[in-house]
Amino acid sequence: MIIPNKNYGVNEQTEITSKIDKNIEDICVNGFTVLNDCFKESEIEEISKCFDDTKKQFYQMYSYKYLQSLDEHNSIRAPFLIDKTGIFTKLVTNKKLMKLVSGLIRGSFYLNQQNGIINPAGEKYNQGMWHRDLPYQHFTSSTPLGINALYCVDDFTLENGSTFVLPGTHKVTKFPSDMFVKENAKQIIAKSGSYIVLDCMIFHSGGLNKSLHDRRAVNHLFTIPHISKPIDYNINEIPGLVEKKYLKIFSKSKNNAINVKKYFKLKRS
Ligand SMILES: O=C(O)CCC(=O)C(=O)O
Repeated sequence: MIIPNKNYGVNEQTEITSKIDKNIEDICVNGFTVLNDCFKESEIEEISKCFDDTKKQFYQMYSYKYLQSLDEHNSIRAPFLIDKTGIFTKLVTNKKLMKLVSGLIRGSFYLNQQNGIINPAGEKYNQGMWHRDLPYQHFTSSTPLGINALYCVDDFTLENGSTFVLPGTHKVTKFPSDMFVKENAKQIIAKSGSYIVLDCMIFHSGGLNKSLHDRRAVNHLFTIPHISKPIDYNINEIPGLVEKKYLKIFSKSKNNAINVKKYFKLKRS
């Protein structure tokens, strides 16, 4: 394939001056990108171990049977509220990721959710269906309402059911036709230690894991403060250490005054 390298009638062009700019353009146009090399090898191993430890604790807290009855047995809800090592908070505040998200959402954003995701070997799971991460919403926006960052605990491969996307659907209100899905679905491959980053309105789905091992991930949803979080935790409940400069990522309280007096006080701060 020879790609044309000349154009005419073009007065404006997107300029790229850094690697992150390329990721930003990918998300704006296609709705997805892969952010590579975000952690050292030793950290990747530590995260993998911490994922399993936290999963164990989660099953002890709620019981596998109970979680199964809710179809919640392949998720770890809000693992950063369980893990005491601070590893899950580090996944939220990774420097490269923060640079990317703040390049996409101008103004304030916060962590709306963090979920551990298990795509079980040879089995169906709750993320193996097309969806948006703001589900049931059929409108679009000129700039992102939210950004998803799916941290790959394991390598994401064709065999283990790595994530499928429908490119460009973050800009279209309706779920596309079956024909479009068939012709345009793209499966993303990524190494462990990277993040698959999506505009939260792109339609995506986990694939069928045909390997012999579960495929593990940690999904983050960062949104503008106007979108409420499903688990309204208090920032003091985070057991792991959060660097002071990142505290505001975990809290959107600045927007929620409990009365007018407080509202004026917050406005001043
Ligand atoms: O497991 C995957 O590949 C997709 C996860 C997903 O769709 C989600 O967490 O919203």
